[in-house]
This record gives sequence, structure tokens and C-alpha cells, in this order.
Amino acid sequence: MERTLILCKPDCVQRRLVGRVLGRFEDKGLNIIAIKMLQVTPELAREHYAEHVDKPFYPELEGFITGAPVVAAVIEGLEAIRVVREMLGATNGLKAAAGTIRGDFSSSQQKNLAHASDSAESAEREIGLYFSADDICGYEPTISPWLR
Ligand code: FUP
Repeated sequence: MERTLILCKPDCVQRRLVGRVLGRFEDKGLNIIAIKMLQVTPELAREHYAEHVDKPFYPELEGFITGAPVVAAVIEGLEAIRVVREMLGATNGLKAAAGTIRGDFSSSQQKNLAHASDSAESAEREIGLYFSADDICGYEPTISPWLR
């Protein structure tokens, strides 16, 4: 089992797509084991996007991600890091395959609805940015034998 961080970005919240986006992961058989709404601060944005802080697009990205509330969640399941990234689709919504979340709902590189961790190391680091160990409520759904 793997855990990954999902961030429903400000465009997802403003467009009232949080339920539909998180619902796709539930439909797939993945578990939501932590969830919270928050407004990302510039400090948290710099930590979250540490690899991009020096890039020319960073100031605009920070303005976007801090500009309205987000919903952060931890999702658990078999191969969850890869599965969730594939369900999101390519970063640029215009290039994301139809049937993926971005392919179906986004036409933007920046306003691409959701972030998902890209490796086990990123997942551990990013989950730690948004949640403490006490926030995480792992459980075994009774439906599991029908899903896996
Ligand atoms: P991803 O792995 O899908 O989160 O994408 P990246 O790490 O490549 O990019 C991080 C975020 O920066 C993405 F959500 C898109 C955004 N971005 C821009 O806004 N402008 C750019 O030129 C490149 C990326």
C-alpha cells in the first residue's frame, strides 16, 4: 500500500469540482485517509514547490496557489502514487488525455485542478507539509475484498 498527497487547487475549489475529483479516487477503490481545507501561505507554497522557486513562472504559480483555499487530502491504495498521477493526466490540461481528470476538466497548464505527489519521497515530504501523524486515519473499508 502507498500513500500520496492530493491538493485540489484553488481552481478546483472555485469551480466546485472537489467532490467530483475526489470521487474519482474513491470510485477507483482508493481510500481518503486525511482531508482538510486551508489557504496556502507564501511560505508553504515555497516549500511545496521548492524545485520550482527559482523558475520564471514561480511568482505567478505562487499567486495562483495562495489566491484562494485548497483542499488537501492523503489517499491510500495499491500503487497509489502512480495510479493517482495517471488518473490526473499530463500537467497541461490541453495535452492531458481524455478520460483523465485534467483531460476532462482543464484547458490550462497552471489551472490544472489538482496536484499529486510524483514519487515515494515526494509523497512523504508533501504529506508532512500538510498533515501531522495524528491527522491521518488509516482504515480498512469493509468493501475491500470486492475491490482488490
Ligand atoms: P506536476 O508534476 O504535474 O505537478 O507538474 P510540474 O512539477 O512540472 O509543475 C508544477 C506546477 O507548475 C504545475 F501544476 C503547473 C505549473 N507550471 C506553470 O504554472 N507554468 C509552467 O511554465 C510550468 C509549470
